[in-house]
Amino acid sequence: MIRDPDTLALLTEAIGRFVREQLIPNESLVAETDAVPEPIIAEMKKLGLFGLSIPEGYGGLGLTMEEEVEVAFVLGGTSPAFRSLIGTNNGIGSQGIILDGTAEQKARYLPRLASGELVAAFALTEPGSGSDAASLSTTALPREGHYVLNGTKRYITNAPEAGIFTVMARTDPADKSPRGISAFIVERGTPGLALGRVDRKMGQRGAHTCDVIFEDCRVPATQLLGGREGVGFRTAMKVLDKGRLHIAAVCVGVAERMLADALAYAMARKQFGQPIAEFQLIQAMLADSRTEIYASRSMVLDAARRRDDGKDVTTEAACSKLFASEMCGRVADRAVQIHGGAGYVSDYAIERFYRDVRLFRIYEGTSQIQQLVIARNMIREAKG
Ligand code: COS
Repeated sequence: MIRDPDTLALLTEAIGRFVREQLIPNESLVAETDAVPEPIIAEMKKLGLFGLSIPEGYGGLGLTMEEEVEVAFVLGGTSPAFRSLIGTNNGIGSQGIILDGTAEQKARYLPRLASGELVAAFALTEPGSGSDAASLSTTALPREGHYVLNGTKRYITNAPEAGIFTVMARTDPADKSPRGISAFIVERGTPGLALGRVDRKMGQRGAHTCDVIFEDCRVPATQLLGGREGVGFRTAMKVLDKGRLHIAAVCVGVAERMLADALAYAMARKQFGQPIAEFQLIQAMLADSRTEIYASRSMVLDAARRRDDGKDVTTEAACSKLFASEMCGRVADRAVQIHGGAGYVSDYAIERFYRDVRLFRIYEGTSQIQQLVIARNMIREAKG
C-alpha cells in the first residue's frame, strides 16, 4: 500500500540522490577501511533511514511494507554494507519490539532506534543452532525479579555497534520445544554481556558481526519482551517473515546495480571490432538478468501488498527471498562473466559485489530453509 505517491517519490528521489552522490563514491573507502564514515552515518540519520519502518508515533517514518521495499530497491543500488547499518533498526532488531513489545518497551526504545541514536541487533543464532533455530540452548532463568542469561550467540549483525539486543533464550530448559523459548531486550553494558572479536568475512566489509556472550548476565524481568514467556520463538519467526521480504527487495536493488555496471561495460568494451554488447551471447546474459530481476521485483511488490492487506505472507516472503537471492547470485555471476578478466580484479566494483551478495542466500534463513518453509506450508494448506 502506498499512502501518498508524491511523498514516497520525494523520499525515494532524496535517497536515490544520496546513493548516487555520497554512497557510491565511498564504496571503495568503506571496503578498504571496513567502516562507514561518520558524516555518512549523520546524513543517514537526517534522512530518517534508521526509522523507515518504525511507527510515526515513535519518531519513525512508519512506511508500509510496499513503501519500504520501494526504498530498499533504491538503497540496493550501492554496497550492501550501507544498508546493513540501518537494516537491523528497521528489521530484525526493532520488529520484535514493534510486533510484541509492551507499551513501556516501545516508548523506551523505539524513538532512539528511529533517530539512529541507538542500534538494535537480533540474537537468535548460536554456535550449535543455526537453521534449527528452535534447538537454541541459551538459558534465561528467573531469579529474584531478574532473569539470568547464559549462552553464546553467533554471527550477530551490528553487534559491535548495538545498544540493545533482542535475545532469544530458553526460560524453561526442561521444555526443548519452541514453546520453552522467550525473547528479551538486553542493553549493552549489562554486566555479564560481552562481545567476541569482529568476524572476518568473505565480503560486506563495513558491515560487522560478532559473537555475543552471556555469562550470568542479570536482566530485569521488565526486559522480557511483551512481558510473556514462551512466545519468543513465534516472535522471532514473525520478525523473520518481514525481514526476508526486505532482504528480497535489497537483492532486486543490488542486482539492478550489477546489471547496470555490466551493461555499461559491455557497451564500452570493444572486441572483434565492436562493443561486446552487440554480441548475442552477451545479450543473452543481459536479457536473462533483466527478466529475472523483473520477476523478482514483481514478486516482492505482490508479497509486500499482501502483507499490507493484513494477509499472512510467510510463504510469499520465503518465495521472494528464495527467488530473489538466488537470482542475485546468478546476476552477479553473469556480470563478472561479461566483465571478463576485469571482473576478477578489484578495480571494478563487480568483484566486490560478487562476494557481497553471496550472503543473501544464507542469512535470515538459507535458500534451503525457505524451500522447507514453502513446502511445509503447502502440505499444511492441502491438509486443510
Ligand atoms: N509466524 C508465526 N509463528 C510461526 C511462524 C511464523 N512465520 N513459523 C513458525 N511459527 C510458530 C509455529 O506456529 C509453532 O507454534 P506452536 O508451537 O504454537 O504450534 C512454532 O512457531 C514452531 O514452529 P515450527 O514447528 O515450524 O518450528 P521448527 O523448529 O520445525 O522449524 C524453521 C522452524 C526451520 C522454519 C525455523 O527454525 C527457521 O526459520 N530456521 C531458520 C532460522 C533463520 O532464519 N536463521 C537466520 C538467522 S537470524 S538473521
